[in-house]
Amino acid sequence: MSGGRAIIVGDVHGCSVELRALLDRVGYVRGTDTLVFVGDLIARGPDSLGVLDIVRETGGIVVRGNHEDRLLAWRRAMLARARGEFALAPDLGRLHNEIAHALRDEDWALLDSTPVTWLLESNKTLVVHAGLVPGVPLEQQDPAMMMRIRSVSDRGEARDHGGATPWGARYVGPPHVVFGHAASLDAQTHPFATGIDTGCVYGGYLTAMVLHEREEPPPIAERMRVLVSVPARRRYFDGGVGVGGRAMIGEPLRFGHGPGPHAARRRSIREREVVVAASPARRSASGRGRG
Ligand SMILES: [Mn+2]
Repeated sequence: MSGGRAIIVGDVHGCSVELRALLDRVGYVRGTDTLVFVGDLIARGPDSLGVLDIVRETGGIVVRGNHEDRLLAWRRAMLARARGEFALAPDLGRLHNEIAHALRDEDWALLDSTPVTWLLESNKTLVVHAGLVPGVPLEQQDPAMMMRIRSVSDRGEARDHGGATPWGARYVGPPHVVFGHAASLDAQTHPFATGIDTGCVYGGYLTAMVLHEREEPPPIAERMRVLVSVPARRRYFDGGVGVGGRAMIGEPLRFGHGPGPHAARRRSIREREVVVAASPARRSASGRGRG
């Protein structure tokens, strides 16, 4: 890995076309660069299996997301039942049920191998799907919460829904934490944390943080320098809109709008790429899920 960069990719959610475009944009080189995914590779988008194929093809490291975790819990229960044991299985719902039955043995092996965190030592950066509870040592963090936290209450209690205070705003590091899970059109930037789920599957962007060897994420004012985004070809899933702040931190995601530090970059991306206009935001009966 000597001389290579660290490339950390936000929530892909089955958006294989955008993932290929992003890897092309950053010029990922297998064997030189280190590629890490923040998890939630699958579900909601059009091509979960294609995304898993790309992950294998690229040799990327995957940190476990709540969607992977839910499927793995179901799988464990099914295997236990097959052995004649009693086991409670999570209710997968239609979307996850389809995926669970489509996954191949190599997909399950990949999901099963995912760690909850990944430390990029050279960059002094920790990758985790959702985040950390501020003030709690890493070894005492609850893995389930590390895949689900969005905010903290005034008393510092972890919340798995959007609240007044994103957990990253209270986190003082070190290390710097790069995370996904809480979609917003612009990256979430905090002094010691960067959220890079820019809502690709909801018609936003797929974002990567790209760090050179031994480079640490720069201060907030320069953070955008290390972020690279490609636009979604379209809105694939409506869950990011109108879910009462459960899936989102900050403003509801409205494709192609919204001020913020990403705005200038977005315009330049749009000038270079053909973007198919997103379908109008609609409320979706199935759009009540989280993350
Ligand atoms: Mn998630």
